[in-house]
Amino acid sequence: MNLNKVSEIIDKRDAKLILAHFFVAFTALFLGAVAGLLQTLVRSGTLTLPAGIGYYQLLTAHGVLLGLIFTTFFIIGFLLACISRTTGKLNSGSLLSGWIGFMTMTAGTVLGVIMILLNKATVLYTFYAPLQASPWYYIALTLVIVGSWIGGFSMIRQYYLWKKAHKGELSPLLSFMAIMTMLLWLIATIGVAVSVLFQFIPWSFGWVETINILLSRTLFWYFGHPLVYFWLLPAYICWYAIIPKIIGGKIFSDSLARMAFVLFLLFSIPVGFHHQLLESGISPFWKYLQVVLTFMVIVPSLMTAFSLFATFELSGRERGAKSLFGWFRMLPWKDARFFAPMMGMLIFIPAGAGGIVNASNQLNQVVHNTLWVTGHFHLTVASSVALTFFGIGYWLVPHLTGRKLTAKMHKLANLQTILWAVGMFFMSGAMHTVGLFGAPRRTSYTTYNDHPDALGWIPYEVAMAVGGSILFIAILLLMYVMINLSWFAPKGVEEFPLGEVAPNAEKTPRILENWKLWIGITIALILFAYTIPIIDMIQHAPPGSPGFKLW
Ligand code: HEM
Ligand SMILES: [Cu+2]
Repeated sequence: MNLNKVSEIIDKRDAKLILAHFFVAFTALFLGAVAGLLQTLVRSGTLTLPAGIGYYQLLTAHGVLLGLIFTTFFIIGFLLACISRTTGKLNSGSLLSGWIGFMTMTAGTVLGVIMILLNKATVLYTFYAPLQASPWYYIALTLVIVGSWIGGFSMIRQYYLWKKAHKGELSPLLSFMAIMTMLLWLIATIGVAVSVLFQFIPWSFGWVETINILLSRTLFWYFGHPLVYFWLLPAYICWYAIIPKIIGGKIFSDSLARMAFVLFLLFSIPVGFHHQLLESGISPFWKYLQVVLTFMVIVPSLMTAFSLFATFELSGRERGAKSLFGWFRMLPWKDARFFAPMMGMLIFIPAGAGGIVNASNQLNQVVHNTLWVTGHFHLTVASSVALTFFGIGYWLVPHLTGRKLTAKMHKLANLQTILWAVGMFFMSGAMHTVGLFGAPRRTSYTTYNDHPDALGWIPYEVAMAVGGSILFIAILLLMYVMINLSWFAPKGVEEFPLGEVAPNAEKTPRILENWKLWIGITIALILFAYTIPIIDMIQHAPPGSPGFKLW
């Protein structure tokens, strides 16, 4: 076994693979943002879509390009970077499977986008049955998922080889976190893969007449909730293990960081029913159980908050901060690599509070399917996660292209963060508020025959459009910075900031690296939460549904 020495700069061939992922991610981000801007303009009555483009077609493009494509490509690129930086350059087999995974995902993306553009897949990114798209759309989604598995295989293989060459050693924190994130993805995507392969594809080809709707939605949400943790964990990698280095501090505790990731694996999968609280056909007991398991995730979330703020305070105090909150001002606010993710973390505080509302059975009745929900995930994924990914891009892209993040780019990047926060304040704030007044999500412009309630929603829709326009300007700025960092910034070396653990931290217990144990408990929890309800759904299934095409 010949593993290369770990170098501080990611190998050139690995860099190419990672940059390829980022290229697709940022292209999808740009196209998705165009759709987002148009949505806010349509909903507020400012614009009518030309050329027969449907509102739902646009919304499908937005959800798929941003929720699925931007995130997945960015994350796989970033995790590959974490692995390559900490376990040494990918060996040729891992590199090859990395490229095969990338090509497969890209082929799926192109096919999916073509189907959406042809108006053959206007089923939104959740593709709920009985809406029926062209089979090629489901095949496209399958390719994206299978491609991501192949990419994940690269990482797991690399990690395994490292472990074999370093018998008895603790694996590097970043590689542990990357593998944990990928493992969560592998276990979660099995649900959606089963549903697409055994339900949607045969049904959309017409091989079978009907589909079991409840089962398909349950398999979707078995995947859909951990999906949000697949978005979040890479951001946590940055917060736990990269930010400490940027602010000149230390990682508060290696064990605590690993423990949090283990708990996220355990408690993010057996909880999908909290998206189906208003779905008939699932007994209240199982919904209750899954809601309880949902709330368990508060434990690792608060552990994370505690650990991060401990790092901030310790580093501020080391630099001479005396008063209770003096350390807060000592943080490097002008450093774009810090400011963007930090803004993401701060936004995560109200975002997480909103999530508790969504998952609570009674409060869910008020906000279900309203714009509140859309407001919620524009704070979580579209702000906390997206801003952190932008912040990672500011150093990782130049690190990979051999360029420097100049002072001017720092300024533009900070301006982008501010614009994003302000735009989101308007857009998401208006969504949350008008959602409480009952305005539904996923609707085009309408006044419901001039109903007074619906007329009262319009000013909020206008506020959403103002916010959306600011966000779009922020996206243009981001593109400018990323293009600069890719091709035009001065040549040089931009550091990959890799945090170190505080010297007086406790030694990490070995049990945290016991993969068999954690996978075993995860599977046990999943079986516990899902087996009986799924048997019920199959045994007592109502007649299945034919496909509908409502667009
Ligand atoms: C320029 C910035 C953005 C704008 C203006 C924008 C605007 C919107 C609007 C107005 C909706 C709701 C439409 C409706 O329910 O009728 C929406 C939905 C959505 N957005 Fe965004 N958004 C932006 C950025 C993002 C980002 C960065 C992400 C994810 C990373 C994202 C993910 C989503 C998702 C998943 C939906 C749900 C689609 C559905 O209901 O099927 N958005 N967006
Ligand atoms: Cu959820």
